[in-house]
Amino acid sequence: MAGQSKPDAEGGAPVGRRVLLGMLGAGAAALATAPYLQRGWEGFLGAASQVDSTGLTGLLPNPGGFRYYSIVGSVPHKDDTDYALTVGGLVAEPRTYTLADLRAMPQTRVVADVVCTDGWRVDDTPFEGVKLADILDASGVRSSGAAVRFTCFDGAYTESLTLEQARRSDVLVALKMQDEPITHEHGGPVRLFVAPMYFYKSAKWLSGISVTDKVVPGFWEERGYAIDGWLDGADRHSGAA
Ligand SMILES: Nc1nc2c(c(=O)[nH]1)N[C@H]1C(S)=C(S)[C@@H](COP(=O)(O)O)O[C@H]1N2
Ligand SMILES: [Mo]
Repeated sequence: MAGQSKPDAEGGAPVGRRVLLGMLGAGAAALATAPYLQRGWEGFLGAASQVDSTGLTGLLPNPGGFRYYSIVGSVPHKDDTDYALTVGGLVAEPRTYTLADLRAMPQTRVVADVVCTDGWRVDDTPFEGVKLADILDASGVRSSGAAVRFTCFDGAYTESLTLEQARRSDVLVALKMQDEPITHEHGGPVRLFVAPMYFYKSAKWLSGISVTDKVVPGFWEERGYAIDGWLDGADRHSGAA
């Protein structure tokens, strides 16, 4: 949004993923003896994030360009057997979706730049899944509904969108990233992808969608990040016309 300051770590966000760097050092040292190399760099980063509950694992570089964030130390793995997405709040028909239910709905592929406020980005990343708008429509949003609150099966992260933002066709309940099922480390089996906003809006390990009468600020938003996380002009894909 014009005039709105970029919610970056230097400026707006008071909670330092960087402040506690020393703790990451300790966590990484503890991991050095563990056999994570077998699982590759991604596995290592995922494992490191289990130790590093501060989210500082995000500061570790990765050849694919992504960094890995979790605000909690341990996140249960979910798959076809136990994944569930509940839709409730100010809707006519609360529903629960299994992975099979979500796969059976029309799928949309969005290719967009992933931009974290910490200064890394991965351009032209494909995500695929169900439009959030379709899921909202399937439950019938009540006239008192104005916003959407997202919860996660990590038990801690939350996010929000206004209903207008949530109904955009480039906002997905994503099942695939880079044309593969979303890995656990990236928030699989289901994460949100909010293409026009900074990546903190894209909640990983999505488990709940609740329609509310006003925006309830999410985890980082309670800690200084902008509630409207629109990508700044400078961070929009420079190659795009
Ligand atoms: N559940 C959950 N979702 C989350 C986060 C998190 O810590 N927990 N971090 C956010 C931030 S700040 C970013 S940049 C992206 C990182 O996604 P990635 O780990 O797949 O790179 O997830 C976002 N969604
Ligand atoms: Mo981020």
